Amino acid sequence: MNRHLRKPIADDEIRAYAEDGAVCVRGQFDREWIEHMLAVVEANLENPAGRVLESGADEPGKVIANSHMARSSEAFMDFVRHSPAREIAARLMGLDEVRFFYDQLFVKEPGTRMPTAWHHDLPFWPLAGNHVASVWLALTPVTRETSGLVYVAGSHRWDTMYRPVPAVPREGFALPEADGFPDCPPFHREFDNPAYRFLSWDMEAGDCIVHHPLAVHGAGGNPSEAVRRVALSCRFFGGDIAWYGPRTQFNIPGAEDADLEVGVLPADDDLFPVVWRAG
Ligand SMILES: O=C(O)CCC(=O)C(=O)O
Repeated sequence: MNRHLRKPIADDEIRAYAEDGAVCVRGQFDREWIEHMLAVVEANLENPAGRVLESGADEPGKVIANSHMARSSEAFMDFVRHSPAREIAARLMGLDEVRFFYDQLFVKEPGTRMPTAWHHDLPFWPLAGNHVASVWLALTPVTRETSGLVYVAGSHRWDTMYRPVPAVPREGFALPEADGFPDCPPFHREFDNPAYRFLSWDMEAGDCIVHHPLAVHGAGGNPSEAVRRVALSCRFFGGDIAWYGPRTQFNIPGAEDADLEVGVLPADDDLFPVVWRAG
């Protein structure tokens, strides 16, 4: 399994990340990583580690959005510490060092109608700043039609924070810190509107999308009859990121007992280990 990049991150990938807020990076994970992580995910679905989140039984198909697996599973932590994901994130953000934030699994079983609602990530998180990148690795092939992510290009520069709404609604999820955030518009109604540019990619297993914390994104259901859509999203930060404190019920296991100072980069090495440094 390759620990290092298979080829340097190209200047046009860095430019696309900066200008669009999302970029598809292809071919950086070897086959062994994909086969291995699919087996790890399979085992996680049988015997979940981390926090489990499943769509309701009354929905056709199923969405699984487990998170924080790496905090209790060596196999997921091995991916975080040794796969090329960390260097991809660092290079796109132009950082010499990145820390692990958290990992999340996104599975959509064949026949799932439930979309991924339009949102961006920062309003969910206890962070402020720009330098947190999510590396969403496709472990199965995916197209826009089978629940591939769609991004509104440039939305990371809108200087807006949309109301954080969890995939499975929970009473009191948004805290008063998120009061006043407007609802994220249903951007699929704007697909023909020339005022917006939408980005989506047909992806092979092993391609990844990297997105900025304010890049607005969403996805449809998975109408495929046979192909499960499996993605692993790992988030890395550094640079200008500062601890803000909770805006929602989202939390990092263990963060409540840590000494995290508002306005300062959360540099707790147990909670947020440095996983990549420029050599
Ligand atoms: O895979 C999905 O449907 C959602 C992914 C997502 O929102 C993320 O990784 O930030």
